[in-house]
Amino acid sequence: MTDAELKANLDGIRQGPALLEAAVDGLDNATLDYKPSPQKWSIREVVTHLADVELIYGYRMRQMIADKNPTIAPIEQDDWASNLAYRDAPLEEMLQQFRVLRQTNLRLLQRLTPADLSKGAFHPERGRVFTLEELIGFMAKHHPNHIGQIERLKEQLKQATP
Ligand code: NI
Repeated sequence: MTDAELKANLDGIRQGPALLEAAVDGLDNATLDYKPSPQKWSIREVVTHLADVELIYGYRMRQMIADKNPTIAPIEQDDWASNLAYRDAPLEEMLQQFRVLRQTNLRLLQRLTPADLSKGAFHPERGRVFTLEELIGFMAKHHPNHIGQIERLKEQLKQATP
């Protein structure tokens, strides 16, 4: 990752909370809880997923930066959503969780040295070390994907209710 790419990724990561808050601004509960099918996530579940993944990113980057030979604990995101009752999560609290954790994660990422970027943790599902540089690339793409999903859910609900 070049310096310019790193800067672009960190800029993208920084914009996440404002973009997410704008995407859900003013939505009523019927919209937040709309599920196009039982297996699909509602907007509330997507926001809670983003808040929880930020916790995971935060823990993983701390392992990578600070620990010796760390190992990642993989998660099943659908099990987290159902077993942690994402459907009942308070939206404002989840938005705050995302914002605060992203701010503190970004503070760590902004002070990385080039040597830190190649640090990583063993990823059992990948069978290899997953680097901090790769994690940053994932973080930069993750919220835009889910904000796109939120926009599609809003559109689907509009079409389902004439
Ligand atoms: Ni995701």
